[in-house]
Amino acid sequence: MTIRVGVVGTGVMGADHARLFAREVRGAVLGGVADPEEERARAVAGNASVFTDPLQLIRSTDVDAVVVASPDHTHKDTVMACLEAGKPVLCEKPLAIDAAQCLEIVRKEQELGKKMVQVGFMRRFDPCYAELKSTLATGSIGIPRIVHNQHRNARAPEWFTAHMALTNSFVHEIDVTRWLLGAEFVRGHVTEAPSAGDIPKGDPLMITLETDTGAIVSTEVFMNADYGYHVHCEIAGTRGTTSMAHPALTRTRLDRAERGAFPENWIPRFADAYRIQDQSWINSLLDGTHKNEGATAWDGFVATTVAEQLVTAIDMGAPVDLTLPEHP
Ligand code: ISE
Repeated sequence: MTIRVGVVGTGVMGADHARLFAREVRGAVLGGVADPEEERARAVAGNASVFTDPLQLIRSTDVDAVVVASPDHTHKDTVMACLEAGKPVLCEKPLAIDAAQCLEIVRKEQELGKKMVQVGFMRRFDPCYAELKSTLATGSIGIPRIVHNQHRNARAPEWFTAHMALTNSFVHEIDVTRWLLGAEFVRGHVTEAPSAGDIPKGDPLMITLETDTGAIVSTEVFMNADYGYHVHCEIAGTRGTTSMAHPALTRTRLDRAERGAFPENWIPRFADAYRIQDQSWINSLLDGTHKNEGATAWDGFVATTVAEQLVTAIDMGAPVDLTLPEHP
């Protein structure tokens, strides 16, 4: 059996998913692509059908399952339409633009009585994060007491708002750290870098969280770090530490210096993670379980509600207790 995947949105992420399903993922083909900009859709479609209306793609008989990679504010309606049509959906993060919308998706999926939604928190499939998790699972470094994350982008896009550093970028650390530690966050504090000369305040942010397992999680989110894209994680336990190596696979020694390159953005850094995630999603549809390491709709909700509560922490300038409703 082959799963015919439809991709909604053919910007940078959608084009990458379309390429993966057309060429790299076993057991899948690209069934169709949808984008209001038809030319952009045609450029990635190959032989697949092209739609300008995502609803037509979702209802098309050429499409068995859907990837949502359109702008964040469209996610909720598009995911809901997939659920109405009974089609499994892999939605790019965030699941929706606010926690209330995420919860609507969680409830709708529950009404259907089957796991249909996976959220594209691809770091769970990154070989580097996977190795950190398996090291923790051996117990060799003892009980994790502190996690240090660095999340640096070379440059924030023009349309990036201050709060998006939490709701669009930091959601990755919220998800991957919950997954690594098997913990929930109970308290959080955000410090904004003050302004300096022409540089406005708020970039970088330093976020400190406490978990219900008694660990501290510190994260620097720096959206305009200039030198390149760089994600790093170190976990210190009661007996030892484990951390990511330099992201470059090679080093060049030249002119009495050693260099290891940083990519421009997250796509090269997480290329393996996206491929493994998309393959794993297809495998879970082919074996009928719909289950894998990927984030569920509930995980998508948790990431967004924690980010939202931290936005409040910025506005209040004080630490906040982080709460979750009962898992429906
Ligand atoms: C972007 O949407 C991503 O998902 C990247 O992984 C993240 O590093 C970046 O900050 C986000 O804007």
